[in-house]
Amino acid sequence: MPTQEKITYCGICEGQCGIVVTVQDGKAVKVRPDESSPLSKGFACPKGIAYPSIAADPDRVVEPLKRLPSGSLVQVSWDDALDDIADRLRTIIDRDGGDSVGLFGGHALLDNYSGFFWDAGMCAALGSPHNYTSSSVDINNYWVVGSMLYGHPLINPIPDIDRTDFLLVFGANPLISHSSMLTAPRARDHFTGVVRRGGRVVVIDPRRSETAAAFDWLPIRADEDVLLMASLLQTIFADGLADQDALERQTTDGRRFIRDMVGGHTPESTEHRTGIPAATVRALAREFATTPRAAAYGRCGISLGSAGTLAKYLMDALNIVTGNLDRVGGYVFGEEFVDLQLITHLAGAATYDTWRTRVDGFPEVLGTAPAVSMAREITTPGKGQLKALIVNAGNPAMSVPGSGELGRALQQLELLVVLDVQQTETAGYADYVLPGVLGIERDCLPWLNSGHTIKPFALWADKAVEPPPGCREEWWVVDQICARLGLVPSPFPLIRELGETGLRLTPQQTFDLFLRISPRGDLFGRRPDGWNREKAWQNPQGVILEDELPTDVLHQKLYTPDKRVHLEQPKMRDELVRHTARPVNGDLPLRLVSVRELRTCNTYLLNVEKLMTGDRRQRLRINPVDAEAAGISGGDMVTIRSAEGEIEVEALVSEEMAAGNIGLPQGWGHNGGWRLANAAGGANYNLLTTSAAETHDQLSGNGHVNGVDTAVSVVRPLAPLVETLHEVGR
Ligand SMILES: Nc1nc2c(c(=O)[nH]1)N[C@H]1C(S)=C(S)[C@@H](COP(=O)(O)OP(=O)(O)OC[C@H]3O[C@@H](n4cnc5c(=O)[nH]c(N)nc54)[C@H](O)[C@@H]3O)O[C@H]1N2
Ligand SMILES: Nc1nc2c(c(=O)[nH]1)N[C@H]1C(S)=C(S)[C@@H](COP(=O)(O)OP(=O)(O)OC[C@H]3O[C@@H](n4cnc5c(=O)[nH]c(N)nc54)[C@H](O)[C@@H]3O)O[C@H]1N2
Ligand code: SF4
Ligand SMILES: [Mo]
Repeated sequence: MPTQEKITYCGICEGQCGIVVTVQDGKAVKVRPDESSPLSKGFACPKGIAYPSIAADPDRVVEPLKRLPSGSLVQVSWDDALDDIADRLRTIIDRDGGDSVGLFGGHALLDNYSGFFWDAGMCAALGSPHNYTSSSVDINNYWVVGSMLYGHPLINPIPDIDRTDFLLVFGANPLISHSSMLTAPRARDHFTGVVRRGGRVVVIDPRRSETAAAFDWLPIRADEDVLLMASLLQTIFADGLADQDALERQTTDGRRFIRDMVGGHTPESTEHRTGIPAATVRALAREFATTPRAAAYGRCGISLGSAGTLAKYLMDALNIVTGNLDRVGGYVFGEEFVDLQLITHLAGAATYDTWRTRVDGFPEVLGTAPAVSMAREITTPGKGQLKALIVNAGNPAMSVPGSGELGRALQQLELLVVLDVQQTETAGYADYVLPGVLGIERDCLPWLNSGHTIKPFALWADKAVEPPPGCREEWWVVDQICARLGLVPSPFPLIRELGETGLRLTPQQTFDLFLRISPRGDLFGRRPDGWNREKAWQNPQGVILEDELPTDVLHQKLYTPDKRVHLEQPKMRDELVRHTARPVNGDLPLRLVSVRELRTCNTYLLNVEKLMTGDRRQRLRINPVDAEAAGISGGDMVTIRSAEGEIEVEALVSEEMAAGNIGLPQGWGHNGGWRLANAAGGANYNLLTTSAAETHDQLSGNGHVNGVDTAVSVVRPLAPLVETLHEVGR
């Protein structure tokens, strides 16, 4: 067969880098960055380039596998697997109801619109509240703030990065993560662009991350950002620097509310918690408020903290109070290519807190429940107890706080089906492991992130290569199970009703329809220069629709009935009171934060030989002052202890951590069916985190993994061991 080159994009992270896949004999043999991609312009990171190795991984699951009573997995046919799964689900549903079956959708559904919506659709068709996603250990608090402030969960303004002069970054590391909730392939160029134009980027982080090192680092004690933000706002109001005109124009009665809420939080009152001197806070507040074009941006450093909703709220308040919302170089509204804001709004799916979870009483977010509750939903008897779970493109047994408890709970399920490309730790508990397909093997649409792209951007690309013959697209698997149960999997009632009349739309048909009725759509020919799926697939590198994001569009963008930002949120005031009263844990004095690495994605990619070259080990970063206090030297094996458990890892003594904080890469310590990942060693970070409901972000149920109270002690000092070896050597 001749060699072919296919253009698509990489959906491993939110970078959306354009890639060219060389296909030979039906297999991807090479990937290179696509020079013609208008946003990534010839950039891709090592993960995207490694796609052929990911696809050809010797441990890849390529046929359906069924667990035998002996515990081993055997290959079965798709029909046998699907029939048996549907039969077992039918028994459970008949006995306990549709609300005893659930799904968990993982991070690898990021570019997989079909998989994500078929998951949500199956839950909706079952009438089940057990719709869990990795977003609830990531970003659900952002949706909550969208709902409260802007009237729609999916509204998340982004910094106008190419025109701003001052960017305040709270807990994000875009130089490694390639930016999240701000789609900017070539993130480094856009962030450094601020400085090149004479502006400033200040990075607030307990770790001198790669991004902090490249700009101005302001160290903070982990999980105390809300107090810093409150003090920044307090200073801005006290110094008369709030933009009263913008507050009057853009918000509903928020001015007095927010001023009163932060009133007591002077920089002097918070410095002992944040570790940031009052004078530094005042100077920062003044600089932020007086720079004409400024924006605050933040990610996992705040959203994975214990009060992520409040942090996101206060960060948005900083942008709003300084008049930067909806202004050039400030904090601006993106544009979705497929207008899911409109579609979910019309379908009544843009919800928050319309119901509460059974055991923990967390509010639903966009119809989903928090993953931290999953273990208790499985183990707590009663109507609605979770009995069967389908895990799609996620590895919750490692990624969810309190993985130890969740692992035990997963074993109690009557049925666990895992749809993955690897035998993960979660798959280790599964009755069936079904082989999904990779991003280059399906058509991809950045359904979640197109609204956060730095420019309005059209992107939907066809698959580059056929999947291995035994693998199936995730939506198809869910669809087949549903068909056997007589269900039409769609979160949209109208589409379910259509399906029940016999007209079952495929994901491509559904999203073609959504695109065509979106503002950029072709309205079925009525707008001849508009977009549909076919036109998008003819432009797989993507097309920039406008050179800049619009400003002064608040009234068009908001979904609040009065078209104003609803800053007045009494729940936020209560959260600030709660957080301010948080006791300091003297027994566990060090705050643990997660470290993301360039060549892994969350809990996977440690099985890819190409990405494991060099000296790759999991090491705990600890400041020399804390190391000395605990008698730790570099290379020692140390125990990290939290209220939940303990793990052993190797120490790396480094000034990259601000004293009082320690940093550990997550996603290590494997024991699944991926041999290289297992051999990489390390320990699972989430054995230290807890699923206990009260420790997580109360307003969203989002998991708390950053800023966990810990203590560290030496298990096995390296130095005597080295001396002994030297002795033996002599
Ligand atoms: N301690 C700690 N915990 C964290 C975080 C942290 O920073 N620290 N981060 C949190 C965040 S931000 C997130 S998003 C979550 C992620 O949580 P998860 O989504 O549960 O974890 P991932 O490792 O991303 O799991 C993705 C899985 O999908 C599989 N996969 C990859 N591509 C495909 C595909 O195309 N199809 C299918 N079917 N499977 C595929 C991979 O093999 C992997 O098993 O973890 C959260 N947990
Ligand atoms: N290479 C790579 N890229 C990825 C991923 C990956 O695993 N590897 N995962 C993808 C996913 S799922 C996501 S969600 C994004 C995440 O994208 P980012 O959020 O940009 O990435 P993180 O590395 O989680 O960055 C969080 C930063 O916050 C800091 N931090 C931790 N605790 C605190 C705190 O309490 N306060 C403050 N101010 N800072 C804190 C950490 O030290 C870290 O530097 O990355 C995506 N891209
Ligand atoms: S930066 Fe993200 S999107 Fe780009 S190639 Fe790497 S993993 Fe893929
Ligand atoms: Mo994430």
